[in-house]
Amino acid sequence: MNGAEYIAKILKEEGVSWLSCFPSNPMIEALAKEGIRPIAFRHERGAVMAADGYARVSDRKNIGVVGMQSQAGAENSMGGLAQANADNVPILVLPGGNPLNMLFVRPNFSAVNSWATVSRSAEFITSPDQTGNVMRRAFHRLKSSAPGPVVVELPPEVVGLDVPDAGQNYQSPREVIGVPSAGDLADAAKTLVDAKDAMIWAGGGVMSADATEELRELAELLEVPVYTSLPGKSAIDERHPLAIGSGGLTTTGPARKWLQESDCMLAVGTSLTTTPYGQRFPQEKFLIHAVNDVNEMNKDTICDIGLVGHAKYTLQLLIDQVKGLIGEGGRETGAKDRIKAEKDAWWESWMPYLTNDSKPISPYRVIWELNQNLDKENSIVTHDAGAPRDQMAPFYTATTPHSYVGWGKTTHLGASIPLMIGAKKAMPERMCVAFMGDAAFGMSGLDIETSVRAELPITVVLLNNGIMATYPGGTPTAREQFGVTHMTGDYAQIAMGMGAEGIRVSDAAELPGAIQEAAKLNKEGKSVMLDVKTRNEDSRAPARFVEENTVN
Ligand SMILES: Cc1ncc(C[n+]2csc(CCOP(=O)(O)OP(=O)(O)O)c2C)c(N)n1
Ligand SMILES: [Mg+2]
Repeated sequence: MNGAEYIAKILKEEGVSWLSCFPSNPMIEALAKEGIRPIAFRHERGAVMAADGYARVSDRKNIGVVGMQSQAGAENSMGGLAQANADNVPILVLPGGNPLNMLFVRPNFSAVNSWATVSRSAEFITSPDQTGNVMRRAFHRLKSSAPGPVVVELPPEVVGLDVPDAGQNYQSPREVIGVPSAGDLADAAKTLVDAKDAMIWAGGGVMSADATEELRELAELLEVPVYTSLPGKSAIDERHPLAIGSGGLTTTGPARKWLQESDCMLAVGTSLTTTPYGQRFPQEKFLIHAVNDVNEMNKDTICDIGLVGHAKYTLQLLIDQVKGLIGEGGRETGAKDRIKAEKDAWWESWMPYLTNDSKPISPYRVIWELNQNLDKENSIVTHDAGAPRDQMAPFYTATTPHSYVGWGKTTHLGASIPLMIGAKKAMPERMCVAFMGDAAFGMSGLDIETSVRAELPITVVLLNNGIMATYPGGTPTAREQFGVTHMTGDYAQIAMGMGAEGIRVSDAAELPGAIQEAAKLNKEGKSVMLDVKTRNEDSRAPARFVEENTVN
């Protein structure tokens, strides 16, 4: 058995059921022989992002695996790795390697070297007898350590050689679970109970630790509001009376109020990384930071009490401590009433934008209609970079865990399509919706064909405004004189040319029917492009509700 065949057996033992890829890579054939399906994307970055989408909604029960060739294939993959690394998504990345004698010779691309800043770990297999050891380290990291891309580069002459019997020593590593100390938990519980106006910030780690029930229980016990980061969106049902919404660059009015004013915050399952696509809060707030990696603490935010450990078990222990202080039945703080008043006022101020019936259509109206017409518990929705992200984050109402996939630190334009193809692979019964702009389409639009070919039907809701809405600033001359942020396209037509159904929507009144038709077509196995003629509308505040820039 050669190295690639041995790795294929290991992946099978670990429950890997598909390989996201772009040829060539030694694992494609080796896995196919094991009955594991390779799905080729139209670009390596998309292949990585699909593995990411699959892993994100699989909560560390399954990991995404992706392979590409050395040099060009590896060079093309960087954006996908960067995104998964920034959002701490566990994927196994298996680039075909350079031959060992080329590894450190200029100008050959070394994935291990070049990906050091966009992965949790990166190594190449140095000799066949190390295959089992390398793979055990990789799966230990994927299961138990701080999540992120784990890279194993496959030099061709190493994985092409027979693995000696003594080297076939792979033993599936068991998940290791850590919890914070009893003293720190007691301090954290007392601080939360004694605070004047505490809140919880929940990140994506709450979902990947399967801790959404514990999050809700603790919030209800303490009666404190829950905010979610972009990756954490859908960790709590946003219709819950204690949910104050989610945010990246933009957020809800109630979220902003508590982020600004509350005196104490429990941040759980979140890196609290400073990013333009994450909200910030005053340094004076007392911060209890619960996360599974000590290195995420005290990065750019001062941590007052650190709780290192698995989010589910940390929250369970915290719940026990809080019950010890205030009793099994919890307490009343009046937070629910205050949240309701804030939420009602905020929604009311935005209703004119959300129900606007202008032509071209307002993107807020598209979100409103998605809110009304999707079967949310059976859907997964994601945004793309640009105005679509900033418009969706506050206004799309997420319900059950993973009914929304929030993502992004640098936010790679075009990630939404491959993310949803990967999510569909993990949850085939759900309707998977990518909400993107027309510039985003250029980065990954051809993967609509991948979704058709791989029988992973998705719906793309494309805001066709002919422009990059969030780029009026910085480039006024280039924009006005040379149209640098303008573009055109008949995206329904392009999608039809790739085997999907294309539906054009130019009137807001057509939206409900079009969304329902897309759901029906997805159920029948067809991918759908809703090409929605929208107006150029910036996302950041009603004051920037710019009709004069509309180019359609
Ligand atoms: C790979 C990559 N390059 C550049 C950007 C910067 N960027 C963010 S949004 C955006 C334009 C988005 O335009 P579009 O998709 O049409 O959406 P709109 O804002 O017009 O609704 C750009 C260039 C990015 N996020 N990712
Ligand atoms: Mg646009």
